[in-house]
Amino acid sequence: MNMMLRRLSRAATAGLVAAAALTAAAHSAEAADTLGSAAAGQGRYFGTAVAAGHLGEADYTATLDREFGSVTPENEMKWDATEPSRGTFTFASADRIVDHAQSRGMDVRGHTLVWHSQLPSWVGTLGASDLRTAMKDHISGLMGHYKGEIHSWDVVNEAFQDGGSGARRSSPFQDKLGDGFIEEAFRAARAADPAAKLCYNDYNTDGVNAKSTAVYNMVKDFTSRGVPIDCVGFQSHFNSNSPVPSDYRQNLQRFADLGVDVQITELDIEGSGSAQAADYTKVVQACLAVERCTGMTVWGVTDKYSWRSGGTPLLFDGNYAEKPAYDAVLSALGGSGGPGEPGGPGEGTATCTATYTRTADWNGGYNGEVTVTAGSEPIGSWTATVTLPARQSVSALWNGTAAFNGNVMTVRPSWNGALAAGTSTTFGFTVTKNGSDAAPAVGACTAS
Ligand code: G2I
Repeated sequence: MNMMLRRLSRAATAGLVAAAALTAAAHSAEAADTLGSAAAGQGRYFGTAVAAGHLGEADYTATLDREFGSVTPENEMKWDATEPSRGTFTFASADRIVDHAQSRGMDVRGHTLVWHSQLPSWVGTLGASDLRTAMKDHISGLMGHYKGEIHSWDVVNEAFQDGGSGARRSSPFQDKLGDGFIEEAFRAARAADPAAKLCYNDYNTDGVNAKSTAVYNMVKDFTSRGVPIDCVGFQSHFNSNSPVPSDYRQNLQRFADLGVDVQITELDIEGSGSAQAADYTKVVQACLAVERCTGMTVWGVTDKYSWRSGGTPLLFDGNYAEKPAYDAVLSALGGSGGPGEPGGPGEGTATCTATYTRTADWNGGYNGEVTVTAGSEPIGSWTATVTLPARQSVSALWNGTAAFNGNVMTVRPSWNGALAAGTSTTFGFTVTKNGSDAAPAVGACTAS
């Protein structure tokens, strides 16, 4: 497709695609027997890194499409892949992944905007003022192309050194722009796509240590000064030299207590059998114990394509067979038998109600909000219908995903499917009046 057309069509669909953000799995209303649907039952997403080059392999895509609710391009959105020479953007490989994900109802994490590695050589040759401009242009060019389509972006990746110093890592950005480059990158990112969650992402920050404390202090400073940051990514690459830390949950929690979301962004654990399974269980349990841990991503589908393939660190082996680690993760996520699912609490008796209010009104449009409340049993997911009066159309939707049939909009949860008994969530939408000020009708809510 012609790139200009493609950019236009991305922009035109961005409103509704943004509303699909954090759809944890396409199959969330069915039995929770996949990673994505089980995580969705816990109000989390479960994702994987994906390489565009493997999408033509039937077993790879079958496993991807069945199990995962979110994808992270493993290399295709990095600077060397997207802006190999200054001002010339190449999106073909990343587009392949985004298109694949969207056509299957999966969400996309963006990885990564500013990183010292996989940088094309031209970046290192720039002087400070040119580098600042190039960094901001890269952020706006890349985020702009996918505006409204990425649920979370790793804005800055791995800016801190390993070891006990808590110092910043040397990079063209650090060396020429100083500590302030991180703040500048986050501000540019917020301007480029205000709907995306903006994350700082790093490794060896999973437990409480000097490096994670340096990141913690930066995030604390940012939140206290209003620098836009929404989330912190914990890569979580574990092996015998770098085991799952015993204070993993506490570390996630201390970041969450700063008022940001936390995400496990590149999880893999070298090993096999029950020991590997037990480690995966610890990680999933830690995330589920932290309310603001919004999702987990494993760094690949199958051991055979892992960056650490010799360590067999993933959930599916080289033949796409489920490993003990897979069973452990599924079970830690509630597996089949979560709330409202077969064998789980509320099976067959889950109910919900939906009520509508207009929350804003102006000449040409209005905002509507629907509150979905679980009945006396917990629910795993819900569906609500909104019938629009003639001539009106929906231009944006948030906290839900929509399917349209004529003037009937069927809304399902994005991240907010699981509700405890009696608790509520809301979704909202913007309507263009086209001359009609009538109110929409909210139909029956169905729970599962
Ligand atoms: O190193 C593991 C990860 C650490 N955190 C940031 C991640 O972005 C990083 O991912 C890895 C990819 O999994 C690898 O696939 O980043 C590596 C590069 O830093 C990726 O490796 C590169 C190879 O080094 C290149 O030779 C190769 O051309 O992958 C490229 C594409 O296959």
